[in-house]
Amino acid sequence: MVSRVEHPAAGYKKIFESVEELSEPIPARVSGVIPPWLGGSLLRMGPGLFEVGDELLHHLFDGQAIIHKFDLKNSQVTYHRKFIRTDAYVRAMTENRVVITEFGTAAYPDPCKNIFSRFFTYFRGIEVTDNCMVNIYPIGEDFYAVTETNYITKVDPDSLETVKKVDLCKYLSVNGLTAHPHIEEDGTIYNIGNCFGKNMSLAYNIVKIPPPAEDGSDPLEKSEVVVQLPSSERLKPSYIHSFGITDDYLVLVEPPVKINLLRFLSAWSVRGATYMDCFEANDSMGTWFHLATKEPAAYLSSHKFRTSAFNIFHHINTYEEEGFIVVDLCTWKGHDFLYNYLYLANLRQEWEEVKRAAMRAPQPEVRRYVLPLDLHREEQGKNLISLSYTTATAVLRSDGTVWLEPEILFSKPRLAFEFPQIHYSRCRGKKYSFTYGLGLNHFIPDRIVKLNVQTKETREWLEEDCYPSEPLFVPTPDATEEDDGVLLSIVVKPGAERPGFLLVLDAATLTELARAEVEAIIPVTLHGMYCDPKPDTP
Ligand code: XQ7
Ligand code: FE2
Repeated sequence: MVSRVEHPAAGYKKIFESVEELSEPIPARVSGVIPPWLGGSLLRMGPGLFEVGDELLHHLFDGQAIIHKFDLKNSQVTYHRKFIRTDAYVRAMTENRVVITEFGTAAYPDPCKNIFSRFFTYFRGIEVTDNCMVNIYPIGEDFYAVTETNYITKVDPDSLETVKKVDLCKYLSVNGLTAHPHIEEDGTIYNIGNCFGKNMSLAYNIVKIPPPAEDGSDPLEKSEVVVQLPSSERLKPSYIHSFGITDDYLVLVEPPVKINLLRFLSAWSVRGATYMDCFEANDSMGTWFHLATKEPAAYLSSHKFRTSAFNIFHHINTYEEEGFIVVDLCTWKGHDFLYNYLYLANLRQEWEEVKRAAMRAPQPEVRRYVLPLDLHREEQGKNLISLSYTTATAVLRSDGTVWLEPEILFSKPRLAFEFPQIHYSRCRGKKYSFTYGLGLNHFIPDRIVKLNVQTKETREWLEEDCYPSEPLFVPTPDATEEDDGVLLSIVVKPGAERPGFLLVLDAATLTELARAEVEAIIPVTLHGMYCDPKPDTP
């Protein structure tokens, strides 16, 4: 067990500072041995610009989207990055002010304009941000950088140039989609989004995007809402960050994090409020689980799962076994959810300040919930879970709801196992053993953690003054074991001569195989993907 690391020098602040893009890829200095089969590209998204003119972008999610790429080829590595030419970015650059309201920063009308044009600005309505700083994933043959609104941005993964802005509302009845789609073997994409309907019928819409078509047509054209799940509260949908999928089911965890629609749809364009101002806690509902079948897509309305309040951003994995659905989650205890998101605005502060705030924050835990598929009236009051290896419980109550209690898989005070990854191509929706995550120590990303969800054993990689990012698992081409492969993480070591590096870890042992260092600070990245090498580039 490694002892707790303190951050008195507050070196982490460096990953929340603005940087410049590069005009061309720069070579990295490789030490150690990069596996010869690792010849693709790592693409990651994050914020890269934290002020515009003399205005500060207050929140981590307000920083303007920058795409990072490490190319690996013949054990040589290069690094490249470009700002995405979103409307939010281009207009900020042109007008030298925040033009589009971001998650935690309101845009104000141009003070230079006269009263009439100001009036006009107010009533132009809400301009939804396209600042796609959260994730990047493929749809058909294309790559899209995304946030959680209805705007996604097509980018060229080779040049990192911005191709076009796409409005999902043109294809689907949703107000946004999560940045965490599930992509199946054949390329079928499932995602979920809030829908503020037509006739105010509040719901979560499950979206299906078909795999690339023979004729090369855009799969988005054939995308559709396949099933609608209800919201616990009529005018207040919950904030949904990700969801779970198995071979046959979809799992929605509905946390007590509510979007106040009345505020969201009317007030904020006039009052200068932000997205964050429209969130509120429901301190009595607890957390609900919803189930839907995939084929045919249908909501299982009689399965009403309830548990005490927790907030959730990331699902780790979900699978079905013996008539039960096992749902592994990164959770934050309690309904005081806003703290988690609010907190991210604080990371530019000194360590003592950051530490003090983390002491009051909701506690992180990796939890396993188990949902029984078969419910019989006569089984009221007793535990329905008969899976041998779990202590999670589910009890049918007289009102027909099922009360869940979790099994705790990982719990250390103020050390979150977050940004979870798995051997996705092999384990998505299947029983599995390993998850890899970013360790947030008082919210500071300072280690990479491997967790065996069956034995609860952990391993860690950490190094003094180092700030890693979400570790992506890349399997060895002929992998036999689940953890045959490497983890890729972008690490920043602010004091070093070459402060940014791509870290390659052996996923089995979490020992370092190689690092590829560049003479650049690389700001925080949230999510990303590894692209296999193209077949024509051996
Ligand atoms: F449908 C919605 F209203 C649900 C809530 C569409 C908009 C979302 C949240 O919107 C935003 C806005 C700015 C930034 C979300 C973000 C970030 O993606 C939050 C962190 N991932
Ligand atoms: Fe996320």
